[in-house]
Amino acid sequence: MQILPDLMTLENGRPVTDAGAWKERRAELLGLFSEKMFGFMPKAPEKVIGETVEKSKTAAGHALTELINIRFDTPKGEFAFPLKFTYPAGAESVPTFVFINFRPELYDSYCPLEEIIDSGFAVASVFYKDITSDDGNFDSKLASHFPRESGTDTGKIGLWAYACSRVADYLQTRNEADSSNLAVIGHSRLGKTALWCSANDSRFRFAISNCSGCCGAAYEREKHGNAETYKKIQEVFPYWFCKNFENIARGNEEAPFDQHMLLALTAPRYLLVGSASLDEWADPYSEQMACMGASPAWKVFGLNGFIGKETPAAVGEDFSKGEIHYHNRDGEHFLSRNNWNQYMKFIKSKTDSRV
Ligand code: GTR
Repeated sequence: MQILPDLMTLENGRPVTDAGAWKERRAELLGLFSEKMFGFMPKAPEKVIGETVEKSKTAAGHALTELINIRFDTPKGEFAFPLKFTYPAGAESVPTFVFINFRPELYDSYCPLEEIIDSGFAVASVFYKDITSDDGNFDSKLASHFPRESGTDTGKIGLWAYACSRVADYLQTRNEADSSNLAVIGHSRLGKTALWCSANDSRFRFAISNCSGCCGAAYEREKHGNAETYKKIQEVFPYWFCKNFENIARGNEEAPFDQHMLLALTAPRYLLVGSASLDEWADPYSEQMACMGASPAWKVFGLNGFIGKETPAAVGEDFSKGEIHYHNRDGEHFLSRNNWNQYMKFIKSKTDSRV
């Protein structure tokens, strides 16, 4: 393992030994990831409006789905996007997933809707391309409101994360959703998005990174096998990040952070990291180690963070005793039922009297 930048030392050299100092360190780290990786998150709008356009029964009649038009102002005028909000019929204040999805469909290979509903959760699902396209185009949708011009303007991951926060804004107005038990969840590039969203928005009590890998939960300075690196990711997907990230990815500047610091930005809330045993590109063991490396941020709150072993998790093994849940699902890069079940079990253990 290469030497990592120190999570628990302030830029002025002072060690972080209590929650007050962590607040300062957190602000420094959020600033560094904003400036040099994802770009600064645009300011939240003053008001978010949701208009229900359609309402229908789903999940064997156990649930209602509303198609909602979410609207808000930006400095360049109004932006609107569709949200699909599905909740158990008669739900009052249930834990809710804000799910940033690859596809618009509700019954999706990455979203076992019926099981989620029948487990007592609601799902507020956003199709990521309704926010902005997954390419270098900054001329349409939300990207045209926040174009990527300066080195620190947000990339696409930041825009998807921004939309998840607007969903959280809206959910505060819905009795069906328990706004004190919101979880932001995404897979892969959208797992990176979930982590970045939670780093910026502490209203999410749970942040769920599924196979997020490079620039997500996996260390950059500790790679195994054919894992993706900053260099490789930036060459193919420069637009996910701010322009400044190029300096780091190309080796012209040393990163003042590593990914355990991104994970730590969720402390002292709950962090759930799921890997897949065959997902070499995302690097499961590196994700597990980064969970361990992030844990000191929980410890200053008298908590534990990750409680688990230092050697690689066995296939199928999970660690759920601390505030950081980690599991190594059997199989490939995917957001599976098994993953959802792990996440729901962990969340239920924290919200049990409400579910
Ligand atoms: C890959 C990319 C990964 C991951 C993945 C995905 O091609 O290199 O970082 O984000 O896409 O989002 O499916």
